[in-house]
Amino acid sequence: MHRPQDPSLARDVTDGERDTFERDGVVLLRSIQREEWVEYLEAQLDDVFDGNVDRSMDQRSVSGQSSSGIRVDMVALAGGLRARQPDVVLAVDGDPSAELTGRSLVETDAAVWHEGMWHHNVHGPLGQLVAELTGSAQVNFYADQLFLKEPGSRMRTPFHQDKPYFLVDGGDVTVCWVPVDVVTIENGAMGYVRGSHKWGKVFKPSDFVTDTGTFPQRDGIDHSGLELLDPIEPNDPDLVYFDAEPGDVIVHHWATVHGSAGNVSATARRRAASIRFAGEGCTYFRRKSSPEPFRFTGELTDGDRLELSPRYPIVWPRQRSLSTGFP
Ligand SMILES: O=C(O)CCC(=O)C(=O)O
Repeated sequence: MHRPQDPSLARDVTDGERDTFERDGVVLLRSIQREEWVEYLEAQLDDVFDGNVDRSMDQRSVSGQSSSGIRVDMVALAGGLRARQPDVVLAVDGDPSAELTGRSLVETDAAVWHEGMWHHNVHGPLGQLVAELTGSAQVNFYADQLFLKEPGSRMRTPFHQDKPYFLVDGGDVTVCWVPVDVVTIENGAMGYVRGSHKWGKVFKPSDFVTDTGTFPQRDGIDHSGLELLDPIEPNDPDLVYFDAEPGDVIVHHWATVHGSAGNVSATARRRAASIRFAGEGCTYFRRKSSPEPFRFTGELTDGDRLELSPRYPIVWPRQRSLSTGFP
């Protein structure tokens, strides 16, 4: 497929959108992406999701740099958990005891092996978008995570905060959630707790299959000292779900509590990419609570500037020479 070369946005970010992001920790930017980038992303997502690839949990690399990324089917994970613990309460919408159908894929770090995703994340318009929205003088690409919720898969994304997962400190990370399908509450709308980025808290990482379960502490993962996130009530006045369309981007701060509905539609897929960018002052930090040791890189030690590793390039201001694929 033709690779778009013009990284400009469809329009400017407005002052009102900057104010909303600062106040709420989340903002929906309507029709901000040009069509060629949305179509390009859609093709890359399909390539990643439908490719006959095998990247499962046990391929994680706890030392050195992984070049495989990682894929988890939340439906399969939930099914396994239910087989071992029949009374477990899974994070599903609809009848909790009924079978789940289809896949609910979470693909982490696709850009490390998929050149099309690297091109989208590093050479596309999102770095500029983050700079315009946050006012950050420098923006580094940090990582991506791709989501596919097939019809009937019904797994919610439990409420969580991104901060305890990310190997970054010293500044803020901004997350761009980019849908390539029309998204409503029926097929998996994103929900955010407005203002939660100002709570000054870091919560234990979610297990992503139950509403309140946390990621197991093992293999050096330690989240003692972090708080347990209280359940988010559906009628919480600060909870907002966004319908979104291709061309829109929802941007949240890494401390904003968020999650998403399960796909209860019989027909509509829900595909989206979550692309993360580190702002001014961010340095590398092997966060003990991060359940993502496959993302450790032997090249960096705590406190290093991110761009010392080729996997975290500066994308704003635009650099004249940026690699065309994951180095
Ligand atoms: O797409 C989803 O369901 C979850 C996305 C998410 O948690 C994120 O973008 O950080």
